[in-house]
Amino acid sequence: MELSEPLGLVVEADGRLKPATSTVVRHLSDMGGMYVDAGAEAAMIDAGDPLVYEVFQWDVPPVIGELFVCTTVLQPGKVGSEYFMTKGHFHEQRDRAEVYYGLSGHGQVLMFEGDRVEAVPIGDGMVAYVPPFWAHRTANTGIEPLVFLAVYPGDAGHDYGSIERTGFPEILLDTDRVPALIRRSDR
Ligand code: S6P
Ligand code: ZN
Repeated sequence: MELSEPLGLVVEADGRLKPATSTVVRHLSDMGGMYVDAGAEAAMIDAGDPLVYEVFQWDVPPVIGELFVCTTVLQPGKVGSEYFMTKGHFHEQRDRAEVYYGLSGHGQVLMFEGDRVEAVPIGDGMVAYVPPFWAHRTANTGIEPLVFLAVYPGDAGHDYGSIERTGFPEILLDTDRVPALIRRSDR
């Protein structure tokens, strides 16, 4: 397989990566029951199905040695009191790590491994490191879009099914305007 050529990329003011070779657009209805308040979720989908996030990616050959580069633009908002978030995934190759670099907005990267959950802040100039074996998703706790750049190994792959089946053990809720991680079993 041919490897990538040298290339320069630009992150535009709205967070779009240029050039991008693939784009993901997720509305609330694309997230199928991931928010804990099913009633609020259904009402928001009925009322117009808001855009939750977009990913702009520069694709590379999916092999060891290459690095995918992408930006995520995650809108502000809540479903009930749960902040807008990404679906979340493990890497299919579980031992592949990832780096997030925050460009604008305010949020937290939620990670879990086994029964441990950690939240790392992300925003302008902040770096979050996702270690091997940790599932990860990002929540926007601010009032403007959260934009971050991610770099991850070409052979990492994505496993969404595990999160779709079990969710994260903890969720990030707005408690009187303060983000708090709440164990799902405690609700
Ligand atoms: C890819 C990386 C991010 C996410 C993006 C959307 O490994 O972690 O680019 O893909 O933030 O999240 P998700 O969970 O829908 O892929
Ligand atoms: Zn990832």
